[in-house]
Amino acid sequence: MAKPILLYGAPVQEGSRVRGCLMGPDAYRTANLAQMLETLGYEVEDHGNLSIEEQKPLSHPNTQLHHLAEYGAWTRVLCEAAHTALAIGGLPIFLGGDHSMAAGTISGIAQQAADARQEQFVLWLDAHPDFHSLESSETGNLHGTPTAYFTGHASFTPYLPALKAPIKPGNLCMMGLRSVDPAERTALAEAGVVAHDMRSIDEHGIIAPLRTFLDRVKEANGRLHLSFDVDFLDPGIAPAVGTTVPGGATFREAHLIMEMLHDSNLVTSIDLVELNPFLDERGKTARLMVDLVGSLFGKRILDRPT
Ligand code: B3U
Ligand code: MN
Ligand code: MN
Repeated sequence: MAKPILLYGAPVQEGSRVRGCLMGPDAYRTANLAQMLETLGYEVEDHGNLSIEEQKPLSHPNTQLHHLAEYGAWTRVLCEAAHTALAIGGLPIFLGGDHSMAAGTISGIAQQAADARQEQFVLWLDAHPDFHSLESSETGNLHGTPTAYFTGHASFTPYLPALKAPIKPGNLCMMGLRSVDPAERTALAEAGVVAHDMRSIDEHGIIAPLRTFLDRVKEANGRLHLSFDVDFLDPGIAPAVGTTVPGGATFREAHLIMEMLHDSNLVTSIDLVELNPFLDERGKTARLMVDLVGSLFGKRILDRPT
C-alpha cells in the first residue's frame, strides 16, 4: 500500500514583497488536487492550513530585510509539521506559500531522516537558487534565503532555529537556474551544490542530469524531497508567480521530470511553492501544477510495458 498523502497548507507570503501567495493553498484545493490524487488510488488527508501567531518586528544590520520574525515563526511551525508528517508514515505535500517556507519543511524532514538514519537529498526546481545569507540579500526578500539555511552554509542565528541536521550541499540538486545574483554564484561554487542552469538543460536535456542524481539517491538508499517553485516553468505556461523569469522549463520537460520521479519511487516529501493565484489567468497555473503532481503520482498517457 502506498503511504497516505498528507496535505498541509502553508499560506506564507512574508518572504516576498509581492502579495498573493497566501491564497496558494486554496487555489490547489479549488483545482481539485486532493480529488485528482484520490482518483489515482491514493488515500489523501487534508490537514488544513498551518498558521503563526502575530510577531513583534525584529531588526537586523541589513535594513532591507523584512518580516524576519515571521520567517522564524513559520520555520518553527513548518519544521515541526514536516517532522511529524514523516514520523507518522505519511507523504507530505506542503502547499505554498512563498519559498521561504522551505527553511521549515526541509529542516524538519532532514531532522526526521537523521532520526531514521537515512540520507536526505533535495531536488530544487527553480529559476533561482535562493542561496542568500541575511547579509548578502539585496532585495531583503527572505524567499531568497532558505537553501543557505538548510545546508548550514550561512548562519541565521538567532532568527531561525538552530539547525539539527543540515542537508549536505552535494545532496542538493538545483535545476532550471536562470536568475542568480553574484553573491549566490560565488557561494554555490564554494559550497559544492549540484547546480544545473538553463544552458546546461539546453545542451544536455533534463534526462541525463536527473538520472545521474536519482541514481545517487538510490545508491545511498536515501530519501528525496522535491521543492518545486512555479517559476521553474516558463512564464508562458505558468504566469501566476511574482518573479517570472523568461526561458523556463517547457510543459513537456516538466512532465518528463515528474514522470521520471514517479518511476524512481524515491520521492518522500514535496513543497509546491510561489503560486500566486492573484496573478493567474483563469486558474491556468494552478491547474498545470495539479496536472504535474498527477504525473509525479503516476498519471500516464498510456500503460507502459514493464
Ligand atoms: N535573488 C533575488 C530574486 C529572487 C530569489 N527568489 C526569488 N526571487 N523568487 C532575491 O530577491 O534574493
Ligand atoms: Mn524559489
Ligand atoms: Mn524562484
